Amino acid sequence: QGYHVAVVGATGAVGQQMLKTLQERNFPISKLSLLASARSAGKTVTFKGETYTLQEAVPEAFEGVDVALFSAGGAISQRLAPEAVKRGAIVIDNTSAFRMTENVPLVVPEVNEKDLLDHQGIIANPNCSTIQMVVALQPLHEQYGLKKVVVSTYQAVSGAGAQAINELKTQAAAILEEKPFTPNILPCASDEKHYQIAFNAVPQIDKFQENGYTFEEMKMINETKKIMHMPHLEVAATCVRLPIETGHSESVYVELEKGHASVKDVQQLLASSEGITLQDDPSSQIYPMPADAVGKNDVFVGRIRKDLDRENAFHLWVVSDNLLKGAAWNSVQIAESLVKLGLLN
Ligand code: A2P
Ligand code: 11C
Repeated sequence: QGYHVAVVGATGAVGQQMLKTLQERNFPISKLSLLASARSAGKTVTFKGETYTLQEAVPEAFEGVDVALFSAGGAISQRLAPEAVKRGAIVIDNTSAFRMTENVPLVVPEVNEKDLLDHQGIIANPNCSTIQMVVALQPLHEQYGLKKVVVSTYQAVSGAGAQAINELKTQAAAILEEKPFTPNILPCASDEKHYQIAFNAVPQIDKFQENGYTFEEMKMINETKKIMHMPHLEVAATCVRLPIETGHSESVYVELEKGHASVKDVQQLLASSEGITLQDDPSSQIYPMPADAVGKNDVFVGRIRKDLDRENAFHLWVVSDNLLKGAAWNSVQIAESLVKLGLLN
């Protein structure tokens, strides 16, 4: 009993976490198809003690698939997600290919699970830095209403894939050994220049857009409005890459519409909200950090402070494992929601 599940990009940084999460959650799987590029075809992967052979991701590989989790880059999703849907699969796409497309639900189950009811075959999984932020914002929005959000991120290299993790490690080793090195992946593999990431902070994630914001910053802005159904919410973002392997952190400033919330009110609200763990006790130096969040599904919130000048404004520190809640766990959670809502045959 179970579903025929396909994982596209099964060898990648996110794909590997998808397999781990499917296993940990004991998702009901009757058949598993592991797809990647032709380079990986024929290699084997172990899942629940069984050996699976990787196949090349081609349209025919989706015959009989019930649900396909895609994380092999936007171009692969553009090309193959419609092929999977044509063959009867529901696609949960972790790339930015369809996120802003009308009629494609962009879902974080804690926030807008019901949007799944309107799906037409493809469901988009939001950007990692957006997901962890909206999980923290939604309870505040429901209780007090949101007026304005200003976020600065401190993002890990695993967001840019397995090659970026490798670049951080080899570069750090080269610098410590005083050996020469040539950056060639970060900040953005497809952009012209590449910069040192080890022992550095790089204020560019993805490519610059005409308005001076990067694509990552615009994803945080546009996706937040779509997920929260708040087209007029004021959102600004600055996204920065740091030499951290996994775990994105965010400094979030929020202005609330109504109420006179105290720090304690906000702490209690967030502590009791689904998917959030509160870690907020300055007197004992308790606050979230990426090194503690790695391997966990929750979003961790701390450093909750009232703004010193503006009524109804707060500062929060939000941390999560970008490969899990930011990608693999949110995708598997969507698959679980599809089962729960009776949307998966
Ligand atoms: P492969 O390992 O065969 O190259 P990451 O985000 O960690 O860089 O991972 C990218 C994922 O996308 C990998 O699983 C990679 O597979 C997969 N991928 C890359 N190019 C293709 C392609 N042309 N067709 C299918 N999968 C691809
Ligand atoms: C990063 N947020 O940290 C990016 C990775 O749109 O799914 C996720 C890219 C995306 O580099």
